[in-house]
Amino acid sequence: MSYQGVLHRYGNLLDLPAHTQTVSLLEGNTPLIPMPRLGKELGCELFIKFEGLNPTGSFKDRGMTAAISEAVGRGAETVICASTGNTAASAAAYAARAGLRAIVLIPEGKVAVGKLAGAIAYGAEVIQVQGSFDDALSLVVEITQKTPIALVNSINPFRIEGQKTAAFEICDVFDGAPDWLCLPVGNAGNITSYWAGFKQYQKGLPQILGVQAAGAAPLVLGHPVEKPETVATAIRIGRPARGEQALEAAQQSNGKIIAVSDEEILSAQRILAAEGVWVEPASAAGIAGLIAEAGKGAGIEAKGKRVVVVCTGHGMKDPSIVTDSFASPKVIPAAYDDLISVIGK
Ligand code: AN7
Repeated sequence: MSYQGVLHRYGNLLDLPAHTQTVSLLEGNTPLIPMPRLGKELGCELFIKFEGLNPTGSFKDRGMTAAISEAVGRGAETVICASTGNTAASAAAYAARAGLRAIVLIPEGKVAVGKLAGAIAYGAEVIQVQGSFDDALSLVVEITQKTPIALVNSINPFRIEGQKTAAFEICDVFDGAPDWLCLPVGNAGNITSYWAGFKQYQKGLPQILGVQAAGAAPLVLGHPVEKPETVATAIRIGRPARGEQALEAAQQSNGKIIAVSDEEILSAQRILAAEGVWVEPASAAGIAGLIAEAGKGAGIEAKGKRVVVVCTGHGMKDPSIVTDSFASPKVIPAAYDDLISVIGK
């Protein structure tokens, strides 16, 4: 069977206009990796949906193939987004593929190096904004209202359509929905898409655990956060565009949205890597949330259940978070005796 991207595979289930011209990098079809060790500790059947294995290293490619395909079909020449990094890299890649100009606005100094490098490598015009992601998004909304530049943030409904395909894939693999779906929540496009996807597919509904970083947790606090801060820069967002829909998804699914600390996020990142799956900090928030809930009395009931945790971006997106926290590796002369003396017998 030849491999296909998400529009080829599920396009008939997506609400896209007739003018859509598919632009694909063969995104999607990401693995559901069993996590037997951590699963055993938590008492559940645990899988990671590893979205870091998409073409640009994050889940954003699912929605971006849809948004760019629609934009190019309607004759757009330039696309723009605000981004904490992954959307920028994805928009840049798909725009490059389509021959469109891409402009990306990022919060100054707060984008992980692998994402910035991606956006530049794919040829986007990168502009740093002195402010937060939320400030950058406001600028993007204004410019796309006043000019023909096409907006490809997840306010764009076609992004949500494309991202629904992750829910379809999970249902196809299990022939039904898992009991719990855990995922990080930033601008809240992804949680909105999963819930819409599960509802549409009619193969069962999971309970949803959405997880924010404690320093950027407007949906837990119940109000916007003016100066969001977290080590998980991908979800350093204080005014989620689809916040209402995220709360709805949590409530309708009989789930919830919680916050975890930066320490819990980094610890979860290490726990996943110790079982062979390296994800970026924001992507570890879902696992951090599951661990926090499993460890407390009034937490979610995951025991004996099938749990899918969505890991949204690859660890290579943010290598410095790891390298900065360790001393550089030892240096030895190129001699056998030195090697043996360093590693022991
Ligand atoms: C790795 O790239 O908002 O709740 O501008 O990169 O759908 O926003 C990234 C978000 C989770 C949160 N995990 O998803 C951007 C951006 C990773 C992310 C999220 C993001 P949403």
